Amino acid sequence: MKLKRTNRWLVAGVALAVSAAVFGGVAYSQTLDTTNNSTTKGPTITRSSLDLGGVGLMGSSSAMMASSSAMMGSGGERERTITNAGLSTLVSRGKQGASIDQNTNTATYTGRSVTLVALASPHGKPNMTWEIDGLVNPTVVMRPGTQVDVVLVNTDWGYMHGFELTVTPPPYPSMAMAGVTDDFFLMPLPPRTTTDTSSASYYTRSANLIAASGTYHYLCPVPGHAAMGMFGMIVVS
Ligand SMILES: [Cu+2]
Repeated sequence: MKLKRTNRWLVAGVALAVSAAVFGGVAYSQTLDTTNNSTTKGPTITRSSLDLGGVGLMGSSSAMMASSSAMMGSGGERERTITNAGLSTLVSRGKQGASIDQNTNTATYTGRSVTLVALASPHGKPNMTWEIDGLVNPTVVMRPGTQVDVVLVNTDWGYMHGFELTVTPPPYPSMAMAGVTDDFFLMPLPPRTTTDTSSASYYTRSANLIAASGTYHYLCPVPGHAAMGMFGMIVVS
């Protein structure tokens, strides 16, 4: 059963409101990390001939439900808060088994089990981008049937960020979530707890999926973020 997008964003809206209340004293937009705010290096987008046409995984905040042939999820979401040291450990785990090509901006996994660590708007990288395995908005390649532990980490200081997988290619409108097929979804997380990166705690959210053949795009579903460059490609072949 599919959680309707509108319902999902109602939930997201409540989450944002709660977060705003909890973090009420913090002026996010005033302290936005604009480190090296240069041109976003996006992936070269090619549409897979295998169009999955909206068949996919419907996630909710508590469970993943698989349907037919696209990304199949298993297990519920997990939430954690990690220290800066924990962040380094997590990034290292993400790089395990990855063949990283800086020239093509591609991370290729050949193993059966992958931890995909997606850092949202990380310090030292262009604003409003993803960092995966040290690359900015890389193309991630993996084999069909790979068990993927997708870990979203909000490394930003300033904005909430979520993670969505879709077969819908860019460009994305400001309200990206209204125009894309939703194949996998991790609800937005608050920014790190303090501006200082070394003493901050970072919010993480993760869930498992099994990669099915196809071309997917990861993006941040928070309004405006995908349009500003928070997207990249995942090729399962
Ligand atoms: Cu975002």
